[in-house]
Amino acid sequence: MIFEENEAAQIKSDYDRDGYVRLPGFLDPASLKDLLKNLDRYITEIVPGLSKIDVYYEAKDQSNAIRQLIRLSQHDDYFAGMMNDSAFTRLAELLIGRKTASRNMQFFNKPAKIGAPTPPHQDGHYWMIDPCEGLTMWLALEKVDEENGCVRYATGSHRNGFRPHGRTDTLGFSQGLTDFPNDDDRANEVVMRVEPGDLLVHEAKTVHWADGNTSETRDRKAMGLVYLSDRAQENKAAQAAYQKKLKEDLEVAGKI
Ligand SMILES: O=C(O)CCC(=O)C(=O)O
Repeated sequence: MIFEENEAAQIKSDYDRDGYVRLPGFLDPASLKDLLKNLDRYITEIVPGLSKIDVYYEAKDQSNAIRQLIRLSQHDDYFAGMMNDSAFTRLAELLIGRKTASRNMQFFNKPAKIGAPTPPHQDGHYWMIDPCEGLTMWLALEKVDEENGCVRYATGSHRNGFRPHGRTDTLGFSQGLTDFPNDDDRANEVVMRVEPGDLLVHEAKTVHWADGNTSETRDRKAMGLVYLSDRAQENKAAQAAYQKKLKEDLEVAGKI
């Protein structure tokens, strides 16, 4: 176990109460350096061979401004190890309370000046799973604050079930809440300022969003790790149909 027993119990109870937890310095500086080195390698060596559904650019013609990388752990051994057998895996088991079936690792960037906002949403709505048992980890790779688009949560929103979502124009976040913000969202908003190596974890139904990046110089880079409980059944047919339609729509819109 990565935490002492008492500490682990506190983390789990905070997470269950709030729908998220913040773990400062979860990744130590040496491991963070190693991760950044592997990310550079991935971008140089793997990204050129990826299909366009696994790499999104902020603007289609700006090949230097990567917005999102998808399924890293399926394309590379370093990221597979990080996803499948690591302190992140153990933490997911602690918070979900069961073994996990890993699902997806992503890289999220909001490039300086042009990084678009993240629409308010609940991750479980995208996943199409039953029972809805899963979480997302969000690992800061650099300092993130209001200026470069930090994550915001509505505390306790995971306890109120799913809210209505509709299509958005945001590449990589195609679904957003249609009833946002409600009074609870406004009253319970928390702003997650983070330092490199800090980890945020949110539950499948926790409402979250982020502003765009208004900084002239600072990107906003993070990793996202999604873990599902081992008994969560994915509706593969519905997922495939949605992904097919989404890809067609993005191609028609000239976004990929
Ligand atoms: O990086 C962001 O702005 C949001 C990421 C997100 O929505 C998620 O990890 O579920």
